[in-house]
Amino acid sequence: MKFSSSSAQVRSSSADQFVRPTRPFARVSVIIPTLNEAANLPHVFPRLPYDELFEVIIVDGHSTDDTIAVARLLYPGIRVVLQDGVGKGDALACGFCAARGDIIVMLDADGSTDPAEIPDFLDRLFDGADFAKGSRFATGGGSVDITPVRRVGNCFLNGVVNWLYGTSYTDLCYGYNAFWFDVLPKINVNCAGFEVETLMNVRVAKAGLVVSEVPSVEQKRIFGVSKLRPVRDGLRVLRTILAERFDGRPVTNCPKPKFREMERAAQDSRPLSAELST
Ligand SMILES: Nc1nc2c(ncn2[C@@H]2O[C@H](COP(=O)(O)OP(=O)(O)OP(=O)(O)O)[C@@H](O)[C@H]2O)c(=O)[nH]1
Ligand SMILES: [Mg+2]
Repeated sequence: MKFSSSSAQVRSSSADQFVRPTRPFARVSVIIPTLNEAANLPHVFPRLPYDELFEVIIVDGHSTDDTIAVARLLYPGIRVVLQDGVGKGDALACGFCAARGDIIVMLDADGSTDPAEIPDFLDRLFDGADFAKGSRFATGGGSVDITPVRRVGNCFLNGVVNWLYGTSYTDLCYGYNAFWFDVLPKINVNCAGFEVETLMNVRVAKAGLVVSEVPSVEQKRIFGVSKLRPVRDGLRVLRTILAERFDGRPVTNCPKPKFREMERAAQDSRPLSAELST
């Protein structure tokens, strides 16, 4: 686990004055939205590359299982944020507000996105990208989870985005991305649901940011059920694509989401990897 060094500390609280640190000094925040994922977390946390990370934050959406307790057991140093609102988009917005890192990585808690791929995303950011965008359909990527209906829907919506925004994305609705802290004001997430990845991708395009697609292999959700409803959420995605393209409102000045952070459970913030090796 990486700790901040005051001499190497080049981050300013303002994104305007932010200077991107070099790799040894960059602080990486991992944001994981969780809703009843207790059974999946033991398959996710051991795969986090703790040596590269500054903090891990779960943003919980009122789970009724032991998600928070399990997360704390697996990694006592975890930060736990409770969203006031509902939806994955709202959860990510809360996590982005709470993050203190220079780089933010977002991934899912259900075992479908592999935390061991995080270094691939970081490589792209240190090679000059503003936004490292996971893709299941770039060469080297794949999915054993996506259903035929979702594949067709994603392909169609992806095509609409490429046509309307002049992008060459290969995957639109995938929850695995990483980006520099100073990108946050340009994406300014202010949506509730599963349209969040689309909103981010189109705002990144509108801001003219440098995007690098990272091939990623999506595994099956291990336990539990998906919260995504393809038709309802597909329509929300389409509405987002059109609204962002034809509504000239700036993305700044969006209200901040409401959340609160729980106290740390333990003084011991050693990473799981250290605990396993002692
Ligand atoms: N905090 C919070 N997390 C959520 C919410 N809805 C979904 N999530 C989390 O967001 C991630 C993605 O949700 P999934 O239900 O797996 O959606 P999906 O990956 O599109 O669907 P599957 O591929 O079928 O699993 C998971 O980690 C969920 O626990 C919510 O309302 N609040
Ligand atoms: Mg999933």
